[in-house]
Amino acid sequence: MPAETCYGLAAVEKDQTHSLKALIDTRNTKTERVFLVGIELKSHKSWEHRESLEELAELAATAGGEVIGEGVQKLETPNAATFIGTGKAAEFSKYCKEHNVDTIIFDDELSPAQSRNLEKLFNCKVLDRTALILDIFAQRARTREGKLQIELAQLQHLLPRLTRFWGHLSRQSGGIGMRGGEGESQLEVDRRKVQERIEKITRDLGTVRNQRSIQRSARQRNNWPLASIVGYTNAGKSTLLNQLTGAAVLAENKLFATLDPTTRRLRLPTNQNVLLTDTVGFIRKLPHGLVEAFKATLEEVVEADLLLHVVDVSHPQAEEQIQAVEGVLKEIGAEGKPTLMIFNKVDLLPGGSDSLGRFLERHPNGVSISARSGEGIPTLLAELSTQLRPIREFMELAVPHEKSDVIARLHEVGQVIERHYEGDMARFKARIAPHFHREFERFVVRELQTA
Ligand SMILES: Nc1nc2c(ncn2[C@@H]2O[C@H](COP(=O)(O)OP(=O)(O)OP(=O)(O)O)[C@@H](O)[C@H]2O)c(=O)[nH]1
Ligand SMILES: [Mg+2]
Repeated sequence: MPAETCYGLAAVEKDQTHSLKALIDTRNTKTERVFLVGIELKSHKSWEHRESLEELAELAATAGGEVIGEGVQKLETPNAATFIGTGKAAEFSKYCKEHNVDTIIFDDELSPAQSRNLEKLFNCKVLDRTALILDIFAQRARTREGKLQIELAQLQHLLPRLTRFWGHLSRQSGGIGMRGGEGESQLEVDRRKVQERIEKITRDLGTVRNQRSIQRSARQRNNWPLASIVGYTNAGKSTLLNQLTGAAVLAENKLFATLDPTTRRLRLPTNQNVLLTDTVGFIRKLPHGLVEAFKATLEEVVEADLLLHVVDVSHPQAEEQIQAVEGVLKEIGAEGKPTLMIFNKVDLLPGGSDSLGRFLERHPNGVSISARSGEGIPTLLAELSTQLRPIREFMELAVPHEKSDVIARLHEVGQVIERHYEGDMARFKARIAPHFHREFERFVVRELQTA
């Protein structure tokens, strides 16, 4: 049952600068006055809801909202019909009316029924964390694929909730949660039209992805190992890519500055080439639909030979952020990949801080750097060279004589230790780097003990 409420206006002041920036950034839509609602579940640690709500405030500001206040309710379990208790909702609603709030944002995903009931109760637009993140993504998407993906995720989130928007459409133009894709006109069409649009996007995405996979196979022909930069949003991933490769990816003190992947070649001190990809950042409670929609973009992560997990060690919740990133990696099927932990922003750590020591203790191969100043970059490059050193595996192959191109290629990329001829077959014992294995797969007779 309801036990405690607080209107965190201190957080609002802290966000003034954010709001101002957001005001400038907002694309020709009015900045909305938002009220945030979180719940404190008895089963969770007491700080969890606080931090999650602070992050929600940052997200709201990023989307162009001005946070007017926030309310928290302690609960055993969320209410099936209205998420928070109806009494509490009425109390918040009164506050919102008095303060001219036009959008309520819940920190957790609401069911379609909860959204509808809450809109009636509050008599204004009610969004959840998912819709807010989707809105930010819609503002950020630049490539055709990114835009299609985000529109698909938005429509899928919207479809079961469509009815609640009817009333708003006549009064409102744009605003948080209603941007992106085809805009408001999209929301005016009926369910069937939305479904048709979903089908069309799915088809278009198929075409775009085909083109991408053509590009990818061109890349694979180079046989360069692929390292993917992953990490919590704002950890410094793009800054690191820029620092290492001289790329010019936008790096900003904003959540989800990067959406579309960028890949650059990096030549290591050992002269080995590696492809580095920077992509979308992760966040707690990342909407499942969004993870689904971005799976294709995140293929670089799934296919990578090595993950570079960038952590902002100066962030008070660095540990929880690491866990959130690991959770998303699991969800996209990139769990258990070889990972190099990179502890970034060491320049921001106060002297004598022992948090870095604790991280390095737990991840002995981890490297501490400042992507901004360049501190620690030589150590990082050395570690990368070690981790990506081609391990040549020893195997026996049988290649028909007429496949002279295969035999030539084997001599070119492998190290042939032994060779003899048997009928129309040439037999080899050779060491071959793992990323060439696929080329010779058909001819491998057996794996030999690595000497
Ligand atoms: N002081 C300091 N700031 C850093 C460092 N690395 C990155 N930053 C800052 O942190 C902010 C976020 O950096 P980005 O590189 O955009 O972070 P990102 O991980 O790509 O973020 P998203 O794309 O939003 O997920 C920017 O303001 C950077 O200038 C660092 O080593 N030290
Ligand atoms: Mg980035």
